Amino acid sequence: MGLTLTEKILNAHIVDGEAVRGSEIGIRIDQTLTQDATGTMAYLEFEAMGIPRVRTEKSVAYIDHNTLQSGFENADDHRFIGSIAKKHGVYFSRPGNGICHQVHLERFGIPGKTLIGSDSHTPTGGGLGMIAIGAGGLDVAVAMGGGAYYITYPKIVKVNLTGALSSWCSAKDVILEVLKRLTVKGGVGKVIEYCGEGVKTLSVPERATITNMGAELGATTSIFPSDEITKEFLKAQKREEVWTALSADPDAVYDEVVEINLSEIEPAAACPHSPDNIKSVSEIGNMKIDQVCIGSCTNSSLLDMLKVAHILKGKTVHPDVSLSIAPGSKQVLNMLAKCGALSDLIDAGARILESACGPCIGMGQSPNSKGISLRTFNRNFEGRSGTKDGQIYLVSPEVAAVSALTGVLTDPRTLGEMPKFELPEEFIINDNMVVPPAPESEAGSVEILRGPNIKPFPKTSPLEDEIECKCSLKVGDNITTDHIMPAGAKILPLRSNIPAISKHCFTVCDESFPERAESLGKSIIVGGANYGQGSSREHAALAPLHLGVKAVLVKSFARIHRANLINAGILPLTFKNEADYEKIAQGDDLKIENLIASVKEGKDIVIKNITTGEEIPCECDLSGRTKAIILSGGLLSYTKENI
Ligand code: MIC
Ligand code: SF4
Repeated sequence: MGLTLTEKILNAHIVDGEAVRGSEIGIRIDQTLTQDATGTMAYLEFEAMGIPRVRTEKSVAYIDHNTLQSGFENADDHRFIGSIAKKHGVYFSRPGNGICHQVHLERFGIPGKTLIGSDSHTPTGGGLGMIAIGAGGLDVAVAMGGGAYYITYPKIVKVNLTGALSSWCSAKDVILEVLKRLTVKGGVGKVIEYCGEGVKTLSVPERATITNMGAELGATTSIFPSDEITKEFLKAQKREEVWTALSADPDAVYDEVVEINLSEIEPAAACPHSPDNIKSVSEIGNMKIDQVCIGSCTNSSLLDMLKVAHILKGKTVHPDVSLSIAPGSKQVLNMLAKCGALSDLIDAGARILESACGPCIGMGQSPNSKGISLRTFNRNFEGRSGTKDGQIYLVSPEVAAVSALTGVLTDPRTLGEMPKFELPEEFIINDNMVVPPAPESEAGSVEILRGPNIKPFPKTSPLEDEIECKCSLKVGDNITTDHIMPAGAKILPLRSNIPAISKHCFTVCDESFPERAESLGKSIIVGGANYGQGSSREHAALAPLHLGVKAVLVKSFARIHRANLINAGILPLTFKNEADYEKIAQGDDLKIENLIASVKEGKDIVIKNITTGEEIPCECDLSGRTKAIILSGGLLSYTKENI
């Protein structure tokens, strides 16, 4: 029986467990990436493990998220990460060099390799034929130390692409179509593998747009084959030597098949406030807009920018619209400058931002109140833009650019036939903003630069046999990590300071939660389905840990967040019967007994609701390794014990 591409790469990297769907496997990690908003914690954790030098083939630390520097905190984090990278063997991509996923695709990704990153959009690397997975910072720290990365052996979904995109229809519209069909929960436990004749019609940056937003499906990752188009891209990046041809066997067996005819794809938008709330642009109609933001790791490649520049050339941004553009990397920005396209953007009235995440993570450019903002980004969760009642629509760069001119949501096909946009045969290569690590012999003399905002990793303690506490918060379905641990310009500077950032935990849902949880000392959170979807930020587990949360009981979890809870030593519980969700109210007194034996033996855990007298059976579903992690109080203590 033939193998899928996912199986070929995963199986070649398994170091623990067996290639059986649904069972836990440990894989060897070839490359890691971190970004600064999760990186400080990841490197503090790496430091705490006491391993002097990273043991991966390549590890890169990027500075791209917190670049606003409205106080000393961000700049201190940058210096800390730069110094620790130098000491421990990590390449350091300086602020200004670009968004981690875009730069990694350009300069470091290698077909067939495994990559984990402390950012949920790490699957961007799947556009090059990598198995690239988003993970919590602690998992990345362990992988840097040479430890395996553990996942559930995924189901594999084939997306069979046929036909070719019509004029002005875009890779973004393809992934929006996949999101429409599969929803934000549809990818959980799965890898999405793109195959079929249509693959040949898509360039590497277009493939990367699609794999990037696979994160919004909840998928473990997404992947494209590595073919002649991949080779051309790597050749243009002067990295042809890392190319290998990779694809699924013709008789590979998939768990599910989704058919997509690219010729039928139409310009679409994800409407507020979820990436799977998809409508076609024509269905929404000519809605008046206030703002357009172009950029983010989803749509900031040279190809995207050249299309935007072509649309804007010689025109002026509509008087009622603010247009900002953040090219994804120094390479993209430099190439736009050299070919003159940057001048077309500036001339049209675009506000050019630095190559960083910027507005995507609420670092500036928040829309006006109730403002309608079209963004080429990947997430439109409520409040993420920094404006609570902002209405964010996720669209392609083509839709964004043409709408910025007309002032209303506009179908780019009104522009007529699209000229052919080609990638250059050679990109401008200059890695002068990537600082290599100090040679091992000199590492001892590298001083780590620690600012006053950088506080140590919170204390964890081994699992207690009995928990008696209140339900401190009850929330509904599809709670995102942006609800649990909001980002944005005010809160992001606190990423290295868990006690301080914890004061903002869940405030989007309930202003009084942090104070209540802290004064209770111990508590349990209750939630609905797909709890913790979205980002990889382990702060969404570390802040509840700091506030005394002992267990989270929900209908179902998103993958990375569940792993982060386990890593923090917080018990992830699911209702055995979803209807029991109704049997607990916020403020109820709860009790769990015989916890240690139940976890060890994998038995159901019974929560007694002392307030109502009801008993609620719950599942914990831990593997041998995750049981041990929970028992010892989290991955850091487990790793220290087992090193
Ligand atoms: C995001 O897009 O939500 C982020 C900010 O990149 C996060 C990481 C973080 O919270 O630092 C992610 O996607 O993992
Ligand atoms: Fe940065 Fe936005 Fe991409 Fe997250 S989704 S890595 S914030 S650009």
